[in-house]
Amino acid sequence: MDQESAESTQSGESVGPITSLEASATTIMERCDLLARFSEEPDRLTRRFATPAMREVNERVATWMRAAGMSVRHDAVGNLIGRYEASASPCKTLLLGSHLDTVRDAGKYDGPLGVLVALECVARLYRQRIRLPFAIEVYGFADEEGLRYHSAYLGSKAVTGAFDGRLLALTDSDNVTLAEAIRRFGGDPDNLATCKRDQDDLIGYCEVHIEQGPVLEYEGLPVGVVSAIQGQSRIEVIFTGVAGHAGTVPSALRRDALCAASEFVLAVEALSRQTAGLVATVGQMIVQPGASNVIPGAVALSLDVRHPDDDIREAMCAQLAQTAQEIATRRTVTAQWQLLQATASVQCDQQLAQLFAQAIEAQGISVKYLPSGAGHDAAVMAAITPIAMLFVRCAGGISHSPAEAVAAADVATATAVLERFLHSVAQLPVSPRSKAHEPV
Ligand code: HGY
Ligand code: MN
Ligand code: MN
Repeated sequence: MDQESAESTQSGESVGPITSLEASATTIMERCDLLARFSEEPDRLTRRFATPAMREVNERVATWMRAAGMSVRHDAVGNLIGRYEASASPCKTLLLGSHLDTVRDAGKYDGPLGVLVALECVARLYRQRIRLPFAIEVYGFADEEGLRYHSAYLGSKAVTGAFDGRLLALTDSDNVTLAEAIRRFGGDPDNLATCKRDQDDLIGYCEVHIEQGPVLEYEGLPVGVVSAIQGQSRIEVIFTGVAGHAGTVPSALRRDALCAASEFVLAVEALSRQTAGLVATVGQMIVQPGASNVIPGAVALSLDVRHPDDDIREAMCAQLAQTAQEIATRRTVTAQWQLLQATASVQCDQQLAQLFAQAIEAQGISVKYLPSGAGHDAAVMAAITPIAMLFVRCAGGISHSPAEAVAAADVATATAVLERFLHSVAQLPVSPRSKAHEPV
């Protein structure tokens, strides 16, 4: 690493003595609070891809990135990217970050915490006038949750070149196509290929994220190292029956789509309970026409299926598809099954994970490796570069809920660990990419 001379340092308000980790954690917590105010809904946090709320968040984060000595840009899909230059060029680039979109009625930390811890680590380097031998880019991914178009990872998929152009025709609940949403946001749906990163330029992608589960809390640990991210399938199932008058059609003569859907939901639960490691969730149902005195004519439901073993996940999806057909046949309705998205499970990179482990040990904390049940942009990024993730303990293991909470002291620890990790990457004799990409 280089200590920059005063002359070569861009002057700016942020340059100055190092701040304490506690002060950094306070900044991160305050920023998480502030970003949570940018919502599409007045009384709860909902921030979908390419919405005005997303734009406000990106503008705010961009301001903080510039103050941390970074140059800022948006790519064609709408990802926000801050770049902190290396001590010399040419150089490789280490990617950090997480997502800035949310689920509906979200907590404050799922996504933004990872962006803000990374940003604060860069700010701490900048304040100390330190440049590393590699550039750092912090991504605020535009869509990880898939709330608006029911297809997740739109941001990171564009970065890896895995974005399927057919998705551009998807429509949201207001009938706005994905292509149009990108355009309105200032992006360029016709040039998403420009988002793709050259994998030879990259050292890796490292993401800090709340655990979203109870393991670290149970173990009494503030942070942990992710070993692998399990795969997931997202499916839409539409049961179509016949709508009718709630007062005149006898029960035996009905073709009620909601009754079929309800039976299916319970079958999903039963299969999850009897299959080790399987979690399957129906999280949304849209009932048509949706009136108290009308027999439901159609129900569209979302199905999320996850398992650490991809073969088992796929077999369970096939079994559920058959169950949906059987229920439909017996109830003389129809069932349409559409796979919206499937993400394979991925292993984290052994070398980068070890650097996180060493950084945790250096803080005097025991190292816990744990798999991620939740999906992350890192799972997508693994297609082009080694990945590593650091989990931060969250209260009660609760996430995807406004009750999501992290402790400032744990955020300080995560910041210290990521900072040490960055310095360790700078000491690597060869970049991880040039070694065998060994999973943890
Ligand atoms: O759904 C997930 O696993 C992630 O939180 N997007
Ligand atoms: Mn999430
Ligand atoms: Mn997340």
